[in-house]
Amino acid sequence: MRVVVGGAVLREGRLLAARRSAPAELAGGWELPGGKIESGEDEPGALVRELREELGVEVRPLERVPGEWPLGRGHVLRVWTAELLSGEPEPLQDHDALRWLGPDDLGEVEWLEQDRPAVAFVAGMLDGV
Ligand code: 9L3
Ligand code: MG
Repeated sequence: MRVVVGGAVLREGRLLAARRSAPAELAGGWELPGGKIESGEDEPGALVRELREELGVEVRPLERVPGEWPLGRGHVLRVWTAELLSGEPEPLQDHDALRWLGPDDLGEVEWLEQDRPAVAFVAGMLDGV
């Protein structure tokens, strides 16, 4: 099983959502940005690298969202909450739009099916961050 780690980046009561531009079958869907763990990495380390590459930011992973969700082809999605340490996210790679969503806005974007349970869990945390 290969792990894909997604980041629930939280700031001032809002969650960062990223719209995928690739691959074609996922383009237009919104996700918690991240990607596959590479050999030798742990989950937080992979998330830090992925968000640096994809968004140009430095983050600190905080905690695992309970659960994991199958992605098909031997991959599983795990999600960590994270805080921004520096930089302003930009869609540098694999995304063409970003949004910071508050608790009332989370339903405004078409989340990838696989990300929905984690988004629902994190929704309950937004009042506290
Ligand atoms: N995926 C699903 N939800 C996410 C992420 C980061 C990734 N929050 C799926 C999309 C791809 C696979 O995992 O099929 C690998 O992701 P990536 O490395 O292309 O970002
Ligand atoms: Mg990715």
